[in-house]
Amino acid sequence: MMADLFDHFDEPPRREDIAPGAALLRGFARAEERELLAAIDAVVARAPFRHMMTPGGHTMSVAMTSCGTAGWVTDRRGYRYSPDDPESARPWPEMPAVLRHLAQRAAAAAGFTNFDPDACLINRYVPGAKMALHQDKDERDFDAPIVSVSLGLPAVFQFGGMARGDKPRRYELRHGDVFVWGGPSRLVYHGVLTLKDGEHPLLGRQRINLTFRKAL
Ligand code: MD3
Ligand code: FE
Repeated sequence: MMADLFDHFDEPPRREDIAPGAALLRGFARAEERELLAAIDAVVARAPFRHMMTPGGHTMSVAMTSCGTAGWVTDRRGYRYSPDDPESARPWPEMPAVLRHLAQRAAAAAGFTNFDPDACLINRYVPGAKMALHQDKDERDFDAPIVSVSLGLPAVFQFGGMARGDKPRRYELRHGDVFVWGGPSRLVYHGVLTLKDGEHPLLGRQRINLTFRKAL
C-alpha cells in the first residue's frame, strides 16, 4: 500500500538523538495531519506561496509563505524577518493554534521547555526543488531551538557541522517527522537534497515543511 512507503504508519513514534541539542521525532505530527493541513490551507489562502529572490539575484526553487507576527523574507536587499507580507503589504496571517501547540509539544519532547515561536515559515517543495547548505542565523537570539515539521513526499536532509566544509550526514525526513535543533546544534549547516518525484496519498507531488522559530 502506498501509505506504507511514505508514512511508516506501522511504526510507533520514536525519538532519535542526532547530535547534542538535535532530535528527530519520527511520526510525531502524524496523528494531526488533517488539522495541520487545514491550518496550512487557511494561511495559504491569505498569503499564497511565492518564489522569492535571494540577495544574489537567484529565484528560490522552494516556494514559501509565513504565518505569525514575523515572516522570513528575502529579496535583493537581503534576508530578514518582516511583520508584513511584502506581496500584500498586510501583516502575515496569525499562527494557527494547532501549529503553535504542535511546535511547543515537540520542543518539550526534545528537552526545550517554554518554546514560544513567533514565526512559522512554510516551505513547499515540488520534485526538483532543493535547499542549499546554510545556517539559520537571521534570528535575534540563538537560545531558542528551531522546530521543523515535514509533510508529504520524503526528502533527504543534510546535517553538517559548524563549518560549511564539514561533511554532512544524511537523513530521510518523512511525512509526520518533526526535527528539533537547539543548543550546540542551533547553528549547524543544513540543507535539503533535490526532491525526488513521487505521489503522496494526502499531498500529491509535493513536500511541505513548517519551520517554527523565535525570530524577534
Ligand atoms: C537542523 N528548511 O527553512 S528544516 C529552512 O526542510 C530550512 O525545508 C529545511 O532549512 C526544509 O531554513 C530544513 C529540517 C532540518 C533539516 C536539516 C537540519 C533541520 C536541520 C540540519 C541541521 C540542523
Ligand atoms: Fe534552515
